[in-house]
This record gives sequence, C-alpha cells and structure tokens, in this order.
Amino acid sequence: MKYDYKAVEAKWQKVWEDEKTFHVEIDHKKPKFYALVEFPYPSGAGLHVGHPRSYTALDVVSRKRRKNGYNVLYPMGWDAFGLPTENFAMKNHIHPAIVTKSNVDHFRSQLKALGFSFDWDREINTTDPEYYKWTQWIFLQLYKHGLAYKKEMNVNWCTGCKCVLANEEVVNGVCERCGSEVVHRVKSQWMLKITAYADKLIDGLDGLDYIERVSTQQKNWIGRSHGAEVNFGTTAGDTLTVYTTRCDTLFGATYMVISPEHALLKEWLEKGIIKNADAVKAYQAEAARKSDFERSELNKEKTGVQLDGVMGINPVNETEIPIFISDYVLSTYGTGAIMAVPAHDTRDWEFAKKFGLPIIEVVKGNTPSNLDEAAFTDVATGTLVNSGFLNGLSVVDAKKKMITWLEENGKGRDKVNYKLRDWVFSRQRYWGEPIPMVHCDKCGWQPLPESSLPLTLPDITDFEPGPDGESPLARHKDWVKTTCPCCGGPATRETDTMPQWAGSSWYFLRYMDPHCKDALASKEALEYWSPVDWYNGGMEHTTLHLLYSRFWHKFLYDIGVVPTAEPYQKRTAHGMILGLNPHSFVNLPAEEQEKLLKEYGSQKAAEKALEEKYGEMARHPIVKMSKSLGNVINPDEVVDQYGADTMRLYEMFMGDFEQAAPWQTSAIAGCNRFLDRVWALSDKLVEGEGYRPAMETLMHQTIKKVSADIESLKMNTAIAQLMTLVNALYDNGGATKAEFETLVQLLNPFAPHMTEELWEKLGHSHDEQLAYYPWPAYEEAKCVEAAVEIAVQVNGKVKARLKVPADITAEDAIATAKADPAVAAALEGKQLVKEIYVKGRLVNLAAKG
Ligand code: ANZ
Ligand code: ZN
Repeated sequence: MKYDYKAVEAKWQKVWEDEKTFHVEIDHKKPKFYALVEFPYPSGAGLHVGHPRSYTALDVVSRKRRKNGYNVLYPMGWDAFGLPTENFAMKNHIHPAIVTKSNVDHFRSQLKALGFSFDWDREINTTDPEYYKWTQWIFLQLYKHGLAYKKEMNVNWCTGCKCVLANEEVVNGVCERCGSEVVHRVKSQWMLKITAYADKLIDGLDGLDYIERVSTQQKNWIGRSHGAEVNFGTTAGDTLTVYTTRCDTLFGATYMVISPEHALLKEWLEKGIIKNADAVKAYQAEAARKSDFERSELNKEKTGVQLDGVMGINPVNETEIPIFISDYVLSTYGTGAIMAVPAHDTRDWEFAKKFGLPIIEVVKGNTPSNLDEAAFTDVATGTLVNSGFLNGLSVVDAKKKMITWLEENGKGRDKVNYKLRDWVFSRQRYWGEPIPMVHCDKCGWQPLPESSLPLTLPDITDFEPGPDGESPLARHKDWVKTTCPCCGGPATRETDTMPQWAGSSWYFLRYMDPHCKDALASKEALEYWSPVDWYNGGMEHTTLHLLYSRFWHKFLYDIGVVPTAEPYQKRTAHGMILGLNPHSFVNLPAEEQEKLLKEYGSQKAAEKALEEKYGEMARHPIVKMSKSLGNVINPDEVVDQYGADTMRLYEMFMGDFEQAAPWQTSAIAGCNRFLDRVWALSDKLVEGEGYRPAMETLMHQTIKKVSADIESLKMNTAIAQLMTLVNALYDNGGATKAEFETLVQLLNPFAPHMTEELWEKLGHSHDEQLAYYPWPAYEEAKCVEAAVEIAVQVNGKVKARLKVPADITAEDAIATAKADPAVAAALEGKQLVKEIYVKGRLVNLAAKG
C-alpha cells in the first residue's frame, strides 16, 4: 500500500497535540536536556526554508535524547517587537499588535505542520505585557546597579528607518536592515554599560563548548588590547596623551596624529594657536561625512593636515615632532591620538611616505628589512636599536622596561583598551517595550516602582516618528504626563522604546517557567533547567544577540537572579540555505542553454550576454533567496507535495550542516523516494529472529554511526548511512522484524510521523510510543567487519590467536599483534628484526637477543 503522508502526518500531529506528548515538567529522576533554537521574528512573509534547518537539527537531537532517557525541554516562541511589523502596520493602517497576532498564527501553523517536538505550553511572545513586564524589570535592575545611564551622544542615525542604530547594526556604513545611509547625530540616549562586562564576556568563553568561529568572533568584537598610555608634551603647554600597543617603539615616533574631533584641537582653534585654521576646519568637515568603517579601511589613500603653530614633544628624548590631523585616527578609540612610528606600522608608513616624514628604524629582525619598501611589523623576532636604554632588548622585554620607565617618570602607564562600545538602548519607535523611566524637573530621572510593571504601550494609531525622529509616543501627551514616583510632582515618561534585542536577551529563561507571576522564572525552574545545554543559531547573531544575552545573563548572575554564570553551555551554527540563480547559465534548462550556445557561439560569450542583461549577479550560480529572483521556496508547498518528513529529511541531507547549501528541488524527490522505500519494506518482512548473520555487522555499525553523527550534527552522513542500510536490506530480500524495528527507530528523529505509524503497524501499543521508546543499543565488538582469526608467532612459536577485521592492513595487524600482552611479554628486552603479515592467517615476528 502506498504511503499516505497527508493522513499519517495529520494523525500523529493530532496525537502529539491532544496528548501533549512533548510537554515537560521538572523531573529530578531524569537528567535534563535543554535544547534551544533562535526563536523567529514572525514576519509577514511566513516561514523561510532556512528556519527549519536549525529547528529540525535540534529536533532530531531532542528526539534522540528523549529516547536516551533525558527530560528534554525544547521550546518555541516569538521575537515579535520590531521595525518590519511596525512599517507594515503603518503602510496598511493596521495596529502592529494585530499584524503580530496574525503573523504568529501563521508561523505557528507552519511549524506545527513540520512536526517539531516543541513543548507548545511554553510558547512565549516578547510583545505580551506579561512577558515584557520582566524585560522592563531587568532594565530597572540594570539601572539600579548603574549599568543603564542616559547620555548625549553621537549616534548612528539610519536615514531610512529614521531611528538610532547600535554600532553592531551598521554594516559598511549602511543600515544592516534597510541598506540606507547611516549618518551621525547628537541625541540623548539610554545606554547599557556592556563594556563593564568586557573581561567577563571574554574570559567566560573558556569553559564553554562554542564552535571555534563563534568564540573567535566574540573575542574580536570585544577587541581587548593590552598597551600603554603615553603623555606627550606640546609646545602649547598641554599634554597630549596617546594610546599605543607598541611603547617599545617610542624612540621611533617621528610625528603624532590626532583625530579631527579631538577635544584639544577645538581648544587650540578657539585660542587661535592654529595658524592654518581654515584648512584644518575644512578637513574636519570632510571627515565628519565619513563613517568609522570608511575611515579605518586599510588600503585607502591617506589624507591629513599638519597643524601649523604647535608641535608635540616626545617624552623619551624631548624631540619636537609635528602633529597632524587625519581621519585614520578615530575619536572613539583609545585617546583619539597616536604617536606615529612609520618604520613599524603600516598605516603610519604610508602616511609618512606621502607626507615625506622621517622613518627611524628602532626594531631590527633576523633578516635585513628594507624600510623604503614597507614597514617592519614582525614583533616576534625583533630586537631594539636606536633606542637608548632599550637597545638590545626583545620587543616583549622592551615594552616592560618602557612601561616601568614611563611610570617612574610620570609619563604614562599600562592600559587595556576594548573595541566594544556601550550599547545604545533607545529607539525612537512605537513597537517596542516602553522604557520604565520618568523624568521629573526636581528629581531627575526616576525608575518606575517595580510593582507598577508592566508599563504597557498606549493603544495609538499614528506610528510615524516625528520629523526630527522623536518617538511617536511623544505626541501622546496623556500617556507622557505622569507623576514623579519620588516626589509626587508632575513628571513625564520616557518616550523612547527598547531595541528589538531586548526581548531576546533573556527569553531562554522565561521558557523555563513561562507562566510565572512573581519572577522572571521560579528559582526551582532556573535551578533545574539552567544552563541551556545546546543552543543553535545563525552566524549573523554571533556579535549581537549572543553577546547581549550573555551580558544580561552575567549581570543577572551577579545580582543572584540566575544560578549559572553563562547562559549557554554549547553553541553551534548552521549554514544558510541559498537559492539557485535562475539567470546563471549553468542553471538554465538544457534547451535554453543550447539556444544560447547557438546564438553566441560559446558558453563564455553566452555568459557574457547574460551578465549584460542581468548584471554581475548572473555570474553567481548560487545566491541568497530573494523575491526579485523568484527563487524563494515556500515550505508549505514542499510539505503539501511531499510531506513534512520528506522536507525534514531533505533539510538535514542537503549538505554539511555548518556550510551554506543551495536548495535543489530535484534532490527532494530522492529523499521522498527513500522514505517510500522504507515504507515498502514493512510489507517485505522476512522470517528470522534478531539480526541475520549477513546483516549483523551493518546493523551495529549503523546504530553506532547514526548515534554519533546526530550528536555532532553530521545529519547528512547519518542519513546516508540509513540509505546504505536500506539498500542492504533490499539486497538481502527484505528485513526481519528486529532489523526493521531498528531501522524505524534510527529514522524516527528525522521522519517522526512515518516512523510512529510504522511502529504502530509493527504491533506496538500506544504506551510504547516511539517518541520515548529507548534508543537502540549496539555492541562495539559487532561493529567490526567480518572478523578473522590470525595466529601471532614470535620466532616460530605461536604466542596468541587474535580476532581482527578481515580487511585489516598489514600495519594494523602487526600493531595489534604487538599490543597483545603475551606477544609483548615474548618480545620484552629483545630487538625486533623482522615482521611479516600473511593476509588473513598470521603475523610472524622475529626477534634477537
Ligand atoms: C604606535 C605604534 C607603533 C602602534 C607600531 C602600532 C604599531 P589595537 O591593537 O587595535 O589596540 N591607534 C591607537 N589609537 C588609535 C585610534 N584612535 N585610531 C586609530 N589608530 C589608533 O591597536 C592599537 C594601535 O593602533 C596603537 O599602537 C596605535 O598605533 C593605533 F609599530 O602606536 B600604535
Ligand atoms: Zn520628582
């Protein structure tokens, strides 16, 4: 009988829903396993095929772990505040809450159709006041501990979203979300002091099981740098402090550079010390138009203006050196001023060459370097020269000695700097959590009492930000006007809202106890479920969400709210699902390729023509899915045509989980055929107890491999092994009941609907549901390919008989033989002179002495 996926999938989804099969409670008798996937933003577009890649992978792991005896928490929810919903609401004149609800309903039904083993009783939504009450509560704790503060500052302003962006949201000078230009503006903003946690965020990574590239990116983002601050004198009398990681090169500093925004520059201009003020001001204006990203690009042409009227004084030798302003020095890093050492820093070298400045060698390597060609930047092999009391020292020792000298002479000190900046926490938008602060003219900023939370969003209809980017809430005077919690006098509410990152910074805690009324989660739940054992998500969230949520969690740990210092024990990341570019020659149907070949003469010429027509894009056969290319795959259609099990299987089979992979509709059919073949085997059960001798090794090997592969997310090779097993069963005339049951068991995490049905068909009662039926075991000894017995002789006498794989190599056979205790004893103290393996029969060892 052909497999009716529609009926079977609907049947089991109903069972899981009605019986709450995957609902979990605290159970101290079982080990717990908390699997987490990044919850989706419920956009109007519905589920993307990329979402199920992550969800299926941890669903497979979760399903296996349940069968291994774990108490598994696998939750799902909605990260539903944010701009796309607000923009849609504005355009269509619908309240964002209504848009959110319908998007969530759509997402939920799509996810349920894929048969994920989520505990739906724990569903959360960041826009639910019962949820964001606790987001606000955490903000108040941060405020009370001095980690939230208001600051007038230069912010990144997205000209498209009309909204402030965090540094992390600006990519290559444009808005990460909408691609519009980002400019600087001065605004008063709520800030979170994530920099206070910089060291903890780096050092905490040590005990965690994060994939390498995630830890590396976190460390680079925080950018801890060990160096020194050095006080230079100036002829104007002021001290100009620089930050350097190479204080060993102080004798080679031939000029200084300050950022165009440096405070001293302003002072000097005001005092009339600078003679070329016009040129300096023109340069300042030009620099203000550039983003930090543009300014720090390595290969760009260096520009700058020397300050006329003031010189720097090098503290080690009292030499006067010129001071420049240049945009390659950022105002936001270190002290916004540098000592330039052109001999040993590439950017300084380029600048010195362009402006004809002296280059003094102070570090020499083992091999001669040519400072006319490039700077010498190797610190590992360098020795100090031309450097007074540092001469002859290694770079490391010279740094130490210089710091001591600086400190003793009051000219500087050692200093650690970070690239990480405090987190801009204000958004001038409606669809976010209101910030629970009020401003009183008498008492300043005051936190709302915790008992008044949640502070809910007022129900308004005009979400457009004001012309100057004020929050839409600012127009609603009734809501804004309030009384001061401190003195009872008139006060106004903060009208900015929190960024979308707020709700996702602690959601994994709420899942542990989603209905808790008097805390973000009960102590008992936090103690039992913390930390998340395994968190999977996208690489794009490594420096934003992952860092923010680790920061909040570490803070909550420090104030005694959560029991572990880190939120996630293990972090993995999936590759993106890409689409085929329909305009790329290699993806065209054969007839069309032929037509083009005829028309243009060669593939190269045809490709060129395509490029002219569709742009540079046509050169890339695999691209991001996009509406404009028409290569977006709708998961509903795949589920409709092939069923959820096929979709799941394909998502896991499509390639290495960590790598990006293109969606290939043709390959889905192959996965579908495989499931049909498994189904058909149930009608071909053969007589026999247990595993037949011809199948035994492969059965054990398959259990072993599938078990290990699931745990290391090598889902594609696990499935390939199952395919091998199915082929072998067909080659052997079908499967015995035991063989088939094992196959069904191993396939269950990937194709849960069909396998539950087969399990029932095999005669298992409902109490024995596959979802919790113990995972099959294997015996290591039986994983070995048909074993043969070989004799081991030492000087002609048999010392041992060993079982080895029939296909063992000579090298392995000899090594195995020598490792046998009896053989080792016979060889003890002797010198081996000959070793021979006679395939399948014996190892012959000859020894002297
Ligand atoms: C002298 C020097 C000599 C430097 C040398 C490097 C090599 P990290 O590792 O990123 O911390 N620097 C300091 N402040 C800067 C700013 N605001 N904008 C641009 N560059 C700045 O880099 C620290 C190094 O970057 C510092 O060490 C300084 O140049 C430069 F052979 O000082 B160095
Ligand atoms: Zn007051």
